[in-house]
Amino acid sequence: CKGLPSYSMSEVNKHTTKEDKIWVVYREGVYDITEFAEQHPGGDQILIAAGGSVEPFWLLYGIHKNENVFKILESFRIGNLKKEDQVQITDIEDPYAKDPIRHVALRPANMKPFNAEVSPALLCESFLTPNDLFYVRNHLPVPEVDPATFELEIEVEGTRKTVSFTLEELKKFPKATITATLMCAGNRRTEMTKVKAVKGLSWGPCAIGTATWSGVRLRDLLQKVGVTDDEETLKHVQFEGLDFDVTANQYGASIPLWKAVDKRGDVILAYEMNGVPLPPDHGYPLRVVVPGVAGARNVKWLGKIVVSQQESSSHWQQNDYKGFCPSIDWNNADFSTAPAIQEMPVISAICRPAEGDVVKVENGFINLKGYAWSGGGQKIIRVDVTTDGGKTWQIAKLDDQDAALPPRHWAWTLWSARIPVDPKLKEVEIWCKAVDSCYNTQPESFENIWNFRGVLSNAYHRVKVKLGQ
Ligand code: MTE
Ligand code: MO
Repeated sequence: CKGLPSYSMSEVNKHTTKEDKIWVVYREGVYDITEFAEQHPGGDQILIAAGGSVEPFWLLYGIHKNENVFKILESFRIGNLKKEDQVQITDIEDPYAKDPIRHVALRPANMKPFNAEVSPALLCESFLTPNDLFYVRNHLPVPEVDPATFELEIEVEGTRKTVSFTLEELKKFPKATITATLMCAGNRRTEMTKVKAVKGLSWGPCAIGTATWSGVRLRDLLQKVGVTDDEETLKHVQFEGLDFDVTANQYGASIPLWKAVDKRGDVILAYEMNGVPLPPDHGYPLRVVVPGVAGARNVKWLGKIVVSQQESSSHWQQNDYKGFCPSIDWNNADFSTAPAIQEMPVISAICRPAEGDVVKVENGFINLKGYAWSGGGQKIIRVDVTTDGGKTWQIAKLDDQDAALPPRHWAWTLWSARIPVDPKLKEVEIWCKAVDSCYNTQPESFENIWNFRGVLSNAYHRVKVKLGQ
């Protein structure tokens, strides 16, 4: 990089817009990323680093710490930062230093922010997923919230009044408990990647879990502040998390108001998960559980609710967690016209055996186990499995199901099957697909549902195993 011009930090500071060019600093390098900003996988988020150092942001979004990102950045190098303006990375505090300690069985897809899932074999062991083994999807550091001073704010647009509730006050409302499955919209993304690369964390099939959630019904709380089923003008309920990054950018999402006020919607502001206070990773002290709806809308560390005419303006509501046509990519995607993912389509997975396992054949049969779930409160009515590419199908046994009826069947179904295999074969590929109470079923392959963010990845699950005696 010798021979390149030197710039002072104050010069870099002037370049913060497309018109003035977008410059950033990394270590001793100065980069003009104006062109790259358009294709940045995180969208406009990149602009918060404009005119300054990207290091604090890369500490937050650990995904950048890889060879490829360094290479891309280096290709935009325009100069060196003057010696006197160079800051040591050690001067910047790690915002993740206070993150909780996690169970060793949670296998991280990313450390900072923390995202992890357990192995499929562990996942299908119990109908209720133990809190320690529940997948974690954080976009930011885990905030420390003091339950003694915590207050949930509720604002109803147009009333110019904000009401606050302490945790004690929230606990005075009737306590409701629901059993609901939570799933990331990116669950099983890794399989979609095999068709063509996507942008997103490489989730296996375990970014899903089931728990009992106890707390206040959002409907009760909204009624208390004067918002009921009769509301005509306000259409959305926005949730703001208490997790921030260095620029006070904060996690947020919204759901349609009808879901929040519907008697059958079962939206809970949960302070308990499986009978104990929410663990820090899952939103302590308060999170919203929106059953049947994509994980992303189930805002953790809930600090504020806004009843509004608009959806949440958060990055994760507007420019992420949306589905697109297979022929659309970053360059031609229009996030403003694509609806935000809310209720999830039907999905299933084989948890046992796992890909590559050697499976024991007993009297010509092998044993399978897995889960199936559908969004929108639909119940799983059937799971079909095949070992001959769909020439013949076997019906799995539905082992564990919640008693609730559709459209309030929020929990997954655990299933098992004992299926015949041709004893002459050394290897088989097992497929499964589920059918829900609307008779919706899964697409056969990923080719035609591929989308560049790798969400809604619900094609037949296929597992190739070796057969042993
Ligand atoms: N809420 C806040 N405040 N911050 C987040 O990063 N992640 C969302 C959602 N709520 C998130 C959040 C996403 S994308 C998912 S899939 C779920 O939380 C994951 O919940 P879990 O970590 O409890 O499994
Ligand atoms: Mo998610």
